[in-house]
Amino acid sequence: MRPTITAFERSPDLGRGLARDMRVRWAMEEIGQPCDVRLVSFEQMKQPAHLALHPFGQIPTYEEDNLALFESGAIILHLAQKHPGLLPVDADARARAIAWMFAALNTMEPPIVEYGMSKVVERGQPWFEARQPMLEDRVRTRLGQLSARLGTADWLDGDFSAGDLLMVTVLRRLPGSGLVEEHPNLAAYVTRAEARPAYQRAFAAQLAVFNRAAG
Ligand code: GTB
Repeated sequence: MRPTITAFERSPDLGRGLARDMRVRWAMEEIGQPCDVRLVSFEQMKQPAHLALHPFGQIPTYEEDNLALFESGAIILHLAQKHPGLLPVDADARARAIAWMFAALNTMEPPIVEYGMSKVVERGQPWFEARQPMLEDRVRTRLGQLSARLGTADWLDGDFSAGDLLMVTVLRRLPGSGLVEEHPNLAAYVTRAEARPAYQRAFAAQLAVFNRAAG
């Protein structure tokens, strides 16, 4: 059976591919697995039918035969373990690529999301300005460390992997901040990943959803 994933009916990212269905779409394209996309509204996400798939009432979800998954990282790990193309065959290299998946989601994403969310939901607070340097510094520290590790390499550990896919989607959560651009190697890393045909196809598919909803 062709897998089905869920995505926003109307994404608040205005077609910029920042919501987490983008990473699943991209992974699907990298492994050459077509999928159906079921679009859901914010209201539908909180209804029992969707909550049965996703306990937190979010997107993305993944359904394939009798398997239903939530959490973008778990979905991508499942795809990467099932299909060639996103994880190395060598066991040690595979373990390192999985470590990069966790690093993207566990070490890089939290400060980046907190920094971005603060600008959306805390702007009116009297302490907003005072808190910004601390949030920005946390992101800067992690970006500096990531940049040092990447160095002049194309990808984080050998060939492109699910670790790079997740890392790039996380770095893309900083649009307009200039923080990634402080490290030319990280900016080039994101550009290199975005040039991959699989990324381009996934981006176009999510943009088409936004354009249809807007038009
Ligand atoms: N840890 C989960 C995962 O990795 O799958 C997190 C899933 C998640 O946060 N889903 C969000 C969601 O469904 C969409 S991606 N939110 C609805 C809700 O919680 O009610 C987060 C997101 C939303 C919007 C933008 N944007 O506008 O730029 C970017 C990212």
